[in-house]
Amino acid sequence: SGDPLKGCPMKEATALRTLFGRSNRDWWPNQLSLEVLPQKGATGSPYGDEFNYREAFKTLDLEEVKADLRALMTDSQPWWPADYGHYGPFFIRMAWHSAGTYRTGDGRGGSSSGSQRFAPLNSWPDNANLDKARRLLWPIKQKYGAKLSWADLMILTGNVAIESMGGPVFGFGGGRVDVFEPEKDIYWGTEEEWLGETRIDEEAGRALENPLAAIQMGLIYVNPEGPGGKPDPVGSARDIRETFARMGMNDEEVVALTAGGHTFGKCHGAGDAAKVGAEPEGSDIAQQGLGWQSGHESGLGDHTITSGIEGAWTANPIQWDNGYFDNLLNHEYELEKSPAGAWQWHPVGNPEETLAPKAHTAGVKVPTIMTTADMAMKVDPGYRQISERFHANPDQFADAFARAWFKLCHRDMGPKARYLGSDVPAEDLIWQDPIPKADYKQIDANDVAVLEKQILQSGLTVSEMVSVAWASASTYRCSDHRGGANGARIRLEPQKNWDVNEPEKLAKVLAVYERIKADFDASATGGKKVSIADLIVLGGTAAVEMAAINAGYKVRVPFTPGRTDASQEWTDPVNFEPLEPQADGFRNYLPTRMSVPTEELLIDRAALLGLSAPEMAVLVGGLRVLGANHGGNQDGVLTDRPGQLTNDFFVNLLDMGTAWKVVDESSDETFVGTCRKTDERKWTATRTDLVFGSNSQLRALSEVYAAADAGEKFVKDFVAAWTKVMNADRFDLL
Ligand code: HEB
Repeated sequence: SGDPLKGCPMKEATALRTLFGRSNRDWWPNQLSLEVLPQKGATGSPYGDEFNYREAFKTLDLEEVKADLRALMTDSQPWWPADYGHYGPFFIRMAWHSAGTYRTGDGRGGSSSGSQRFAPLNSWPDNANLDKARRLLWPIKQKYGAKLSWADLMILTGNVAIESMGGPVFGFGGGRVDVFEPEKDIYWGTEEEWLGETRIDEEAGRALENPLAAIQMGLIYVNPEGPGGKPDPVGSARDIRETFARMGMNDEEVVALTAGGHTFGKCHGAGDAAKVGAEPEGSDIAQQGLGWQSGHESGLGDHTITSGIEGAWTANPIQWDNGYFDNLLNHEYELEKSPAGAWQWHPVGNPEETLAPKAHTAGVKVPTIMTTADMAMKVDPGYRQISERFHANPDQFADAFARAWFKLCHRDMGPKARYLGSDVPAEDLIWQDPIPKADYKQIDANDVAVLEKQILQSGLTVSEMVSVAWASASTYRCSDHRGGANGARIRLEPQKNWDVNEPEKLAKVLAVYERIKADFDASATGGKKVSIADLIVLGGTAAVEMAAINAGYKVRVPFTPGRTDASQEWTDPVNFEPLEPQADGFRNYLPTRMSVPTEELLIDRAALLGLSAPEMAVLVGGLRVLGANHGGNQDGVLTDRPGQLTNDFFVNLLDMGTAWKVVDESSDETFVGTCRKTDERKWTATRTDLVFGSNSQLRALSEVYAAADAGEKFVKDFVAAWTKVMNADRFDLL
């Protein structure tokens, strides 16, 4: 009662964050904007919408590229000379920072779009000097042009770098398509300062905000000097464990990656970091896209300042060996400050066998170091045990590193069907969510017609068929190409028990499909079988066609068979947890209110499904009248003829005869629509529904679909958008 704003929606509103956090414009107000120019095609790519990177990549001679890269490794350039005469370590860091932005929470980030070329990533403090690494690669990018994306080139370069220094490599899959503008849909956080506050603070009861996977703004993962810059290896272990878990990496993978990575190269902190100039996005036009120009002596070579930490980890920084664990485990370390004033650790007494060559001065040896994050591999009991095992078993270390590196770099590419090239490993890996190849003959068009009839006669309702098909297909996210209807993982743990999927209803519908499958498989000739995955989608197809006919429109909903059913054994429940929708505006599902406005969560899901605004609108309008709402709730079902594919949602939403107000003052989530004349209660709706009338751009779309001439267009557009979602994961057809 002491709080005058208690219960007031405005109070909550001030606590809301915006969906996508701080934008490039917030960071660099003077940044040149290209937004006034019309976008070229749907993709905005200068190669045009017709360009097919898969086909272009297939014409590439991968061995030739690798040979060029091997030669480049040791071709030191005077404008950015190679440490120890080898660019390998530098390129590994570039590749790791390209891949390392990936997070499982929403599948965004990662190496698959080449976004390290653009703000904010090109200017993150943690990516300091990687502008030079990419610039060194330009002659190779220029040589292969459209056949080799920057995204693929960066990862391939990391692989070649590891191999050329004797390190183990598991394989390479190409197929990453470059973007040509920053991805606007990625939330990197709201902090207004680079490396501002640390995001985890146990004393203040603060955990790392989802889906973020970095401890501070502008970092890939953790602060190398320790939490908040404090040289505390135990705290660093906690931060490392949390942030790497956000990328689906366990303790063994953490140790393998960190130790393997830091077997190579060095840290750069030769002098006063205040002498380093602006990051690329904020730097002078004459710098031509490079940043961090340093006024410390030559600014290059032995004078380089990057992280501010100074020194190599091992005695031979351009050779794969056991030197990291030899140093870390055979020696005591003590704290010191680098010439740039950063916390770091060095072996007590700097014994001869721990010394490394000075990177650019022949014949001189210098002490090696560990960062506070490296010390975590020694002091954390879990990491320590793994470090000791790897130290004693170099073959296990090599295998774990090669596999973890492959996972790191391919994690956001989706199923293996999307990988290209001769270096794709044959072995299936569970994090790829494998879907088996059919060992039977697929159904044909006649079978589809017969099965469709059987489904329609099975007693299932339009609502049941539509909602199960939607539940199955709409798990897809274009951020990391996971989820989707193929594999029918909706019948497996954990999806079959997700609240959003209404487990009881789902089980009932699946039992019907199982029965239809059993009958079909038993009676089909010529070794034909039908998958549950196909039946789920076919059920939705049949229901949409019937609902259109009931509304007076005869349409064909395209259906392409060929999906197969995945097994529980090849489905890691933990790995699937992040795909569980915590909200789904398409089904009016919101168990708990989030820290962003509910309508923004719809935009987020639509973005992950790869939908345009009109596609999103037409799907919401159609799904409401088809009865796809969670738990059969009536919010937004603005029709008195549910089950028919009509534009009633839009017509009734825009009807000025209806006035909307909140159901009760304590919540601005649910609204009631009453007749202006009679005050009679007509409808209820959520924020997700009403935003299609309140937001001016969405209202303009609603007007198109509510118009008297829109009935057929509405049906056609709905069918097209529906089919897009059902087929979003058909990489088997590529
Ligand atoms: Fe590292 C480097 C940190 C992980 C790989 N790194 C580095 C540095 C730092 C770090 C600080 C320095 C930079 C300069 O230049 O200055 N990391 C870190 C952390 C972490 C990591 C904190 C988490 C734990 N890494 C990692 C990984 C990898 C790596 C995972 C891979 C695998 N790094 C690396 C390399 C290098 C580095 C290779 C080197 C570079 C040169 O040499 O240039």
